[in-house]
Amino acid sequence: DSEIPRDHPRYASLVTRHRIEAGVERGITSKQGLIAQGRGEAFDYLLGERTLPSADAAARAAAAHLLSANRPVISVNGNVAALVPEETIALAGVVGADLEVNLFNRTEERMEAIADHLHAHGATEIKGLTGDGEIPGLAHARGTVDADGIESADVVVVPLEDGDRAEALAAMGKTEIVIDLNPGSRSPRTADVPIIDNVLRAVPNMTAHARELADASPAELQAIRETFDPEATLAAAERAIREGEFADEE
Ligand code: PTJ
Repeated sequence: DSEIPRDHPRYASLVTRHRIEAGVERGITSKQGLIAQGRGEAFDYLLGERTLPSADAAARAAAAHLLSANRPVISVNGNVAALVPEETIALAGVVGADLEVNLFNRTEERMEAIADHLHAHGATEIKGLTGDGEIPGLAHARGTVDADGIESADVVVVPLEDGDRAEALAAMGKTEIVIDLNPGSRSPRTADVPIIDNVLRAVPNMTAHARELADASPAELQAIRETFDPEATLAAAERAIREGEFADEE
């Protein structure tokens, strides 16, 4: 990251590309992860490369869900591991969640490379390598999870999730928090809490909200969860895209 001048107008975007490329070179990110990144970047540009007020409210609702959960799990794929390893570990620490490596294109090599990468960034326990559980209704590799991880979680964070798996997790009755820059994508549309924002901004923002809500009462957390409106969040993001980069939300 250090080779890119900080005052470059597209600094954040260049840093992101560099991290994803390095992720592919290290065997962490899949080649499809490059394509996913390109798609995400286009939506981020349309959203003005900022956290909308509606996305900030979603991050707060997500923090309230995670703090209220009995068994929260944060799912980590090849893009998340390359882009926000330390930030994801920090979020897990603040809300008391487990981290589980869970891949759309599962290979043992990439599972291990990602677990090693997270350990190198300070994570202690990483789930996902056991693979003794399943998400019903998905083909074997895509549905493989840990029995004491995602399979038995009550609240799951699935950043950049594919639509079929988002629906299958919802069918298991889990509370789903999805981070995705495309408000039209099936996974945020399936989520209880869709966060339409870049993982680079959304993950640290969730951590900040969780820190701020650390002493909130169960009743306060419940009120934040219940007043959150997923449809309104998706609509606000779509409006921001339609009305242009500098449009204000009402
Ligand atoms: O590492 P694996 O094998 O688990 O694979 C991960 C990817 C992301 C390749 C896989 O899940 C996939 O193919 O995803 P899709 O179907 O391409 O969807 C990715 C979604 O994430 C798209 O809707 C993008 O707009 C969005 N996206 C991409 N980059 C970001 C993002 N959302 C938030 N922040 C980003 N940086």
